[in-house]
Parts: sequence; C-alpha cells; structure tokens
Amino acid sequence: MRLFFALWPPTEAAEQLAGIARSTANQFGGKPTRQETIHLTLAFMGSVPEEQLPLLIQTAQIVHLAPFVLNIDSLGYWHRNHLLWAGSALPCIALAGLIENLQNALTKAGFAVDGRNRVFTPHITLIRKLPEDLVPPALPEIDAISWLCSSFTLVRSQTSDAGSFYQTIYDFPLRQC
Ligand code: 2AM
Repeated sequence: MRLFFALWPPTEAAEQLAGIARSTANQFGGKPTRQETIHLTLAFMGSVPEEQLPLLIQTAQIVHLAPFVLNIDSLGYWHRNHLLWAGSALPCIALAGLIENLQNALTKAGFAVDGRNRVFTPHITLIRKLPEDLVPPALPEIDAISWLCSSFTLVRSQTSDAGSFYQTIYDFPLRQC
C-alpha cells in the first residue's frame, strides 16, 4: 500500500485553495489539484506492506501535540518538478514540531520516511505539470487562508491515468496529554 500522513483542510479552506489552483492554472497552464485531494503531506511512506499497518497506526498514535492554526499565505514554484504550491511565508513552528515528532517516531519504529535526509518544505501542491518552458513567474499574492488543525490523517494513495485517488485509512486527533 502506498501511504502518507497528511493534514487535510476543512471544506472552506480546500474550496479557496482549489479556486486559487484553477485560476492560477488558467494563467500559467498545468493541471490544478482537485478540491477533494488538496492536502499537506507530513510524511511520505511510499509502499508499506499491509501487515505493517497496525504498527504504523500505533506509532503515529504516540504523537501527542496540541491543535494549532495553520496559516497558508503564499505561493511557491518549483521548476525541477514543474509544480506550483501554497505554503506559509513564515515557518509554522507547530507544524514543524508535528512533522519532526511524527517522522522521528516513524523512523524509530523502523519505518523508512521518504526524504528524511533532505530539506522538507511543507507545501500544498496546487498545480502539477506546469509547462516545462515556463519562465519562473511572478506569483500572484493570495489572501491568507487559515484553519485549525485538530487532527492528521493516514492516507492511501492510488494513481491512475485519471489522477491520484486518496482514501483515508485512519485519523489521529491532535491533543496534548
Ligand atoms: P507533492 O504534492 O509535492 O508531489 C502523495 O503523493 C503526497 O506525498 C503528495 O503530497 C506528494 O507531494 C507527497 N510525496 C512526498 N514524497 C513523495 C514521493 N517520493 N513520491 C510521491 N509523493 C511524494
């Protein structure tokens, strides 16, 4: 099973982000992310054997952190993978703490977290497959979109020609004990 942990925005925030994805894709080209698939990845696990699922869930349950407000207020562009994303202009300390705690717990339990040794830039992918010859654009400013993150999710990813499909496997409430 191809799995990842993510923050899933509430409907209103997802609607706003999907609107930005569509309008920006009209301007620059590329494939906007569908509203129902908008998310922020915390840890990408890649392929995990199904029998390891209980341990994976138990491991993520160790993470006890308080809910926090995430503020998405800027766009970024990665030429190397032709991708436009949304993120926070100022790093969110609570989000960084969640990513660090979760990835540490997973690694300690023996799971391989993809990109663990690279710089991890938390982002919400809004457009894929931007034209390869696109000159780095002056990105539009966006109004801040905020939401209270009170849980994170383990998600199964299935890809087909029609795009990526995500299935929630388990929700983990954020709470300090
Ligand atoms: P992306 O949006 O920048 O592609 C599901 O594929 C999620 O996991 C996406 O948010 C994707 O980020 C992220 N991800 C991180 N590492 C990945 C990898 N090696 N392969 C596919 N997706 C990855």
